[in-house]
Amino acid sequence: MASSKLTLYRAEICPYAQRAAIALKESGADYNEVLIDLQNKPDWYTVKVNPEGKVPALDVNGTTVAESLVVIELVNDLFPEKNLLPKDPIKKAQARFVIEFFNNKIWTNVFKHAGGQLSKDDFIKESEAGFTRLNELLLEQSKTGPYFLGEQYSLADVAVSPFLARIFALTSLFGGEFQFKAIKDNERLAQFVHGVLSRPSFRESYAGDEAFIDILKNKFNYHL
Ligand SMILES: N[C@@H](CCC(=O)N[C@@H](CS)C(=O)NCC(=O)O)C(=O)O
Repeated sequence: MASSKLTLYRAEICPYAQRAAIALKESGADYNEVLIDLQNKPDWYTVKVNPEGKVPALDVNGTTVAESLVVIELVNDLFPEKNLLPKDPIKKAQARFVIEFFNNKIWTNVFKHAGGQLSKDDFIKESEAGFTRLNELLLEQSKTGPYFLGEQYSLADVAVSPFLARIFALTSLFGGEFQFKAIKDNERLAQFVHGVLSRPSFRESYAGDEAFIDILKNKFNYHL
């Protein structure tokens, strides 16, 4: 299937869609990209591409698949030689686990805070606990980084990095060069952060901190 005709529907601001873009770049896929304006979504998108109306969606030879985690697993299956998921069943499960963990224990705090349900202090406290546990999960995989599995870049890195970047976009508003203590104090975690955010596939597909800050301010009316 490596010669499949692929079209990715995405929006530059969307972290879920960025997952799909990173996976495709990492796979070396030849693919077309269609940018969807989420503020002014064309009718044909819901009718012809994704009835849920969300990005990302990946069209493979005329069949469309949606949901970012499903899409990146599909990309891995289309390009198995890139080893974006470990073959070992336990390691594979652990890579999937860290994606869920990051979403449920770390990322979830961003919108709770932006939406006013979590104070800044509680946001920092909850995030510190999440990052401290993330450091343990990284060390359980490998004593050295930079990636989740160690030297091998995987779907765990693909899935987490767009959200990690947006957390730092938010904390850039805290001023004073704010950094989480868990990251300052733990070299493995600090290397992971640096490693996934400096990966070319991430950088080439990231719209930049300002784009997320705009969403926080304009959609969530966020202010400190
Ligand atoms: N669970 C979905 C979430 C995708 C999602 O929420 N995408 C947003 C943009 S970041 C979207 O397309 N929203 C529809 C809209 O804004 O109309 C996934 O993982 O792909």
